Amino acid sequence: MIETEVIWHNGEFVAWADAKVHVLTHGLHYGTGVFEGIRCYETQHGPAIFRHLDHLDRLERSAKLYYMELPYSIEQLRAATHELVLRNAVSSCYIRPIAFRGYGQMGLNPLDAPIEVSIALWPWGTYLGEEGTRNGIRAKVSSWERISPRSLIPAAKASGQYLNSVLAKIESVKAGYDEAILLDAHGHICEGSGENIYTVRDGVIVTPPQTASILDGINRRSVVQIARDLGYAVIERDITRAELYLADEVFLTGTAAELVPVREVDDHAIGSGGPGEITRVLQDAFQEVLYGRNERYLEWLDVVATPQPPAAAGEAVPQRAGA
Ligand code: PPE
Repeated sequence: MIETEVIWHNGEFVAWADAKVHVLTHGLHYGTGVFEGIRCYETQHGPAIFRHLDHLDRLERSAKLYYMELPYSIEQLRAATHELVLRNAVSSCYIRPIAFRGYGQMGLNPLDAPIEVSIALWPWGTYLGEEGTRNGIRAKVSSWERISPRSLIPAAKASGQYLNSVLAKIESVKAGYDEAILLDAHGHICEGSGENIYTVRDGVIVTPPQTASILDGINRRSVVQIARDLGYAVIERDITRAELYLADEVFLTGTAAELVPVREVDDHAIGSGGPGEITRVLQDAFQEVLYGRNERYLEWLDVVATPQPPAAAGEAVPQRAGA
């Protein structure tokens, strides 16, 4: 990975190499941590963190679900992240905040273990490869079932839960595919190992609902809104495996992946076997939004620095992430 200068750890900026934990850290043994994946983009308004407050809100909700009280407020975490972007002088990067049960208590009752929080960031290119982003990826339906709400909390972004995604990812890569698609206990489509999923059939976009065992992706919400604003019908409902194979188009969204076309699922070519038309339109539109080139969605950008001269009257300069 590409290292940067400093990492924010428990309220202090420490050198990258010094951001360490004890081997008896609770979260290391039991996965008792919650995290976020956020991206910052170089925009004409300065470095801008996409939907920053939405990500920090989700971090706080994930923590609450695991009975963790964050020792820092969302505003403190936001300010720390801004300073981190400036100190590391990287404006296009992936940001990884994590809150975890630290050192001091072993055993399954974590309530007395302290909560540590750190934020790191580094430049991270295309998650599923340049080629995949351009021409589409090959996915495999996993033999591993997505975690269910009867055993864990699909809506939480918690460290231990990712063992499920890791198994699915390893299986798909070893079998020669780019990504895994996980089903739930009923055989319905949930999502990729680290992305939400969508099908397009006869011009209608379909994606599993929030009540499916999915992570309620922030890019999912964004892309659904952008698609609707562009006039496409978006339906949230369960999707079967056959519908996936017979779709005209399939694509994925996530912070790391952004918007990636799927060109094959289980060796079935999707549509014409390349990125579909609507996928292309949404991919381009989404890029415009992420890079602050679409005025309509500027409220989604949390601009880090304001190195520009004062804006002319009437010019929109986003200051913080909106709803
Ligand atoms: N589902 C899962 C399971 C998931 O991990 C992600 C994000 C999403 C959906 C999309 O959510 P959002 O980023 O809010 O649109 N996956 C993160 C972790 C990737 C990793 O390898 O680590 C990410 O994209 O940051």
